Amino acid sequence: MPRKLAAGNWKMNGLGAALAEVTALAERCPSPKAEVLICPPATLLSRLSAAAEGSPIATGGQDCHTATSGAHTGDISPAMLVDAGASYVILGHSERRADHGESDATVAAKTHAAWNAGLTAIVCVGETEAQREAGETLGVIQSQIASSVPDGATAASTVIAYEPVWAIGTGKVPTLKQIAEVHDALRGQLNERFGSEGNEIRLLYGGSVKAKNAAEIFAVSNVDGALVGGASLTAEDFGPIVEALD
Ligand code: G2H
Repeated sequence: MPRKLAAGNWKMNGLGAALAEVTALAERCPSPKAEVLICPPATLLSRLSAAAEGSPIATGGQDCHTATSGAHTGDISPAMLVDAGASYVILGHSERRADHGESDATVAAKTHAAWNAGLTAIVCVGETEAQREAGETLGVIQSQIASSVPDGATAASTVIAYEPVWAIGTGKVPTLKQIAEVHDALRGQLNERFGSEGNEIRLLYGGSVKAKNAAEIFAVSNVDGALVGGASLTAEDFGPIVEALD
């Protein structure tokens, strides 16, 4: 497993025509040094997994339920994601925390369920602008990690994404120093809690990553890649970000 990870979060974007972007990305980056992942909307997951077969591109879901099956209208189980070709699932994204009231406990339960199905969970944490202005950033994030990431996390089962809520889709990006501060603190917390395994758990930065700022963000200490939204939707935009990890 390469240490670096370029993960695309398509959010609620993409109709069938978007599948061509995966083929184009695979052609543009035939042997990336980083692991490359695309998490499309659930409606595209099976087709995108099929389109990516034989390429270095892995696929993932954007959320999952805690149960394997049952009466949960509109939800998707971890087993269903696996059945559709996924190897990852994004959990606790701030948009789900805000839009669906997901708590740290919910995220932890979903993470357990994802692990049980063999998925790698990308657990998202991040502070709001008000929390940053109040000087609460590290406290908020470390508390989210403590409560959203269950005991037993390993590098194979878990990736952490630090996404400042105020940087998501806004074009605002923290300074490199601010990113380093958070990632160094998270690394310390993971080491303390998980021992040597904590050093191997990958830490992604997310929030307005673009081709033009990717290389400098990837050079920051304890940044192992990125969770990319808007700039992951096309091969033209995502390709240079993947290449910046080479
Ligand atoms: C943060 C990110 C992807 P964007 O949500 O998770 O989105 O790159 O559009 O800010």
